[in-house]
Amino acid sequence: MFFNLGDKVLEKELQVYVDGAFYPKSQAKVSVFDHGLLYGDGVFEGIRAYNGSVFKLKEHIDRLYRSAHMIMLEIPVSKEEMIQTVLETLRKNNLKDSYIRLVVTRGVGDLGLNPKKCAKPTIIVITDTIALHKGEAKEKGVTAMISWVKRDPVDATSHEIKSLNYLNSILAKIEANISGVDEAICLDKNGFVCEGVAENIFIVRNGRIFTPPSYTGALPGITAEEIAKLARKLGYEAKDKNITPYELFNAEEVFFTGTAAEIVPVREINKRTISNGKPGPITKRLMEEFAKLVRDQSQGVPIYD
Ligand code: PXG
Repeated sequence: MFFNLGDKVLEKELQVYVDGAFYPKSQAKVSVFDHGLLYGDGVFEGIRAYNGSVFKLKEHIDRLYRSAHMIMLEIPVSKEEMIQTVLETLRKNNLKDSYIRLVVTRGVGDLGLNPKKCAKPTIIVITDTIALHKGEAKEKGVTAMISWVKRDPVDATSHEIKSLNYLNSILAKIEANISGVDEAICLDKNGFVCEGVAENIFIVRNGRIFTPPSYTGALPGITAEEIAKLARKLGYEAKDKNITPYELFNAEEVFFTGTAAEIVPVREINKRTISNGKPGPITKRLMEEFAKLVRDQSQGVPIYD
């Protein structure tokens, strides 16, 4: 946002919510003793607002509280208060389209990892913009590789919890970076396809749509759920199924879904071209319909009355 003062244009800093107060971006800070930083002990959500409405805000807040419940982190405000804080932060920044990062850490403790020492969780709301995949990626599709990094199993630090521990995904992303491909795909410990680093994955096989079940350790994606619902509404069959690497390489279509990514077609995996190397008809149809859905005000919570 810019303020025009004569011939001087000053950028107004983004306001960030930290524990009950707003700070300009350059001054929004947490303690170096915060266990979110020291141990990755905390949970988060990545949410998007489209055209003045926060898409699936209630669903994201519910998932945040489920993640917190799993790690026994008691969020000191109600879900309704959390929703209001998100909306207030967006209003403070005059935003209609935004990427929202909601973070709740274990809070400030000492140098031991024991969460008992942390008296009060830290709550942070950042409202900004995000562009993970450029328009070209959406039109042409991205390249990907199956990484050697296996998704953590459900009896470990599973990605079912949207926690501040993203090293599993970061390791896979590093492999993609150094291999010169756009994205990484993680398998579960049994060798079935699990998910991307911050996206769920779908394949089309014999005209039917499949995504891995949650017991592979994938995050139960809010976008993925909406896409499956949308697909069924359009008359496609959409089901959870264990997907082998063979089925992935030989799929008619492959695409990623996520809050940041929305829907991104995959055109090549480990140098194998997916079908004819172009985004398939079902992927394209879902992209069109999803673009309408996110702008449907009834699918979200309005920021401004
Ligand atoms: N799997 C994982 C591991 C994720 O982190 C998804 C799937 C897709 O879930 P949703 O509910 O968004 O459809 C995610 C989402 C970021 C960022 O800043 C990460 C996510 C979402 C938004 C932003 O890196 N991860």
